[in-house]
Amino acid sequence: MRPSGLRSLLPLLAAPLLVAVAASACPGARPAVAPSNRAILASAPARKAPRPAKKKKAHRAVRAEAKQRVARKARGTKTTSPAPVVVAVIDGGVDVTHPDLQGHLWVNPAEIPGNGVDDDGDGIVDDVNGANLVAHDGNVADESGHGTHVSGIVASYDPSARIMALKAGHGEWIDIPAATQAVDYAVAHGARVLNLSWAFLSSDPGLAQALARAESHGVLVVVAAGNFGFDSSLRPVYPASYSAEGLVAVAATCDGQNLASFSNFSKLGVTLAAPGCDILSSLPGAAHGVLSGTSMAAPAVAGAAALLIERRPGTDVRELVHALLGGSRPAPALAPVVSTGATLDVQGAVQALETPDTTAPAAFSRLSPATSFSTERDPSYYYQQVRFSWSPSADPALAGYRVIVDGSALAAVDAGATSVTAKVAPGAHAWSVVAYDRSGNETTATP
Ligand SMILES: [Ca+2]
Ligand SMILES: [Ca+2]
Ligand SMILES: [Ca+2]
Repeated sequence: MRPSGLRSLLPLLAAPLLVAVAASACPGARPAVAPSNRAILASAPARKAPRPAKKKKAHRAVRAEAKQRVARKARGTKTTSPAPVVVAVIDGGVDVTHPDLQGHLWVNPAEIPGNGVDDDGDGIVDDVNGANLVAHDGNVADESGHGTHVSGIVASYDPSARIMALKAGHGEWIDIPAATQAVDYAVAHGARVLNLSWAFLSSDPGLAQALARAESHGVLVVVAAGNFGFDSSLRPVYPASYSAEGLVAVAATCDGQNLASFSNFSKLGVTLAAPGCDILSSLPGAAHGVLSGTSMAAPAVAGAAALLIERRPGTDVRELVHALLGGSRPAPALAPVVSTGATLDVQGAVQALETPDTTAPAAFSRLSPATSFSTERDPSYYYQQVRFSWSPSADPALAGYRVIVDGSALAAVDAGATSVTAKVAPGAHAWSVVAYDRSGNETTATP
């Protein structure tokens, strides 16, 4: 880390935790940029912290109760009672004493609490409900409230889930090396779902490798798209922009139909949207409050994923993602901004788990340019604009097309489009186009 980077961060750290995120939540505001080994928690400040007005509170409580009803209903026809699904919340800490979270926390079965001994030999003394990967101890206290809020959301979507509290930062900042260790800790201790409600702007190979290890162990990784408000296809945001079959990046909506103004988006890299505005949940000190952000949208998906795993414990990550995406609810305004063009639908996901869409989109063809084509250096601009076009495919759940150039996805467009113009570096190239449905079934165009 460059010292100047550290200095530029200090005002943010010194100010109330709201500064870094308030900037990211204001449309048009310049996002706060974290030093390379830190990430910003992806929530906006509470509108009225810590306690909403009575009338509002009643309204939110009704909404929270409705959400729990959805969860209960989704769980309704379950015939077996499988082991609870462990959801690791890798965040700034969790208030494990919060009344809302009692009975919803993971308990390390091999660790005797408070005896000053590392009973399970994982290198951390008294890691009972999770661990602090910054201090390497069992103290997961939450200074900012962010992780406690996120945890409450997971529990509201799946009251049976067990939350593993993994502290990987302080206040509004996540320490990437600590978060990387937290990923491995979660996998080693049996988490099936990870929730990462934070974002940063430069890739970290160590974290990417840890997430790949998690995926190879069948763990689903749910991440916030980020609150910078821009298109992540033009400027990647991590970990959301890591592409992996077991990684779901979540944008936020305020109304279930439209992208929230603060939410990052990408037809190429952000998977689906979920509610992320004025979400009532738990805050430290037995309090409650509303927060907004893609931080609040991710745990909705993580909780829904836990529900699905409970219904079918043997489900693998591919089937899980297939169900979450396939059951999502399309909205026209979301079509160009998230790959599914849809928002989380818990009951839809449960249905899609039972009866998955396994039919790939209909065969279709590339029109132009030719399969192999070459570009020259644009005299005024290094890249050349190339218009790729194809005949339409068809599928009842067609979600879009991805243009692949030289083996990498270059652009994505919604289901109504049959062309896209994208910049290509000078040289010889080969391209293809893939039609995909909401579940992720794909068909590659024939020449
Ligand atoms: Ca231990
Ligand atoms: Ca112990
Ligand atoms: Ca289909």
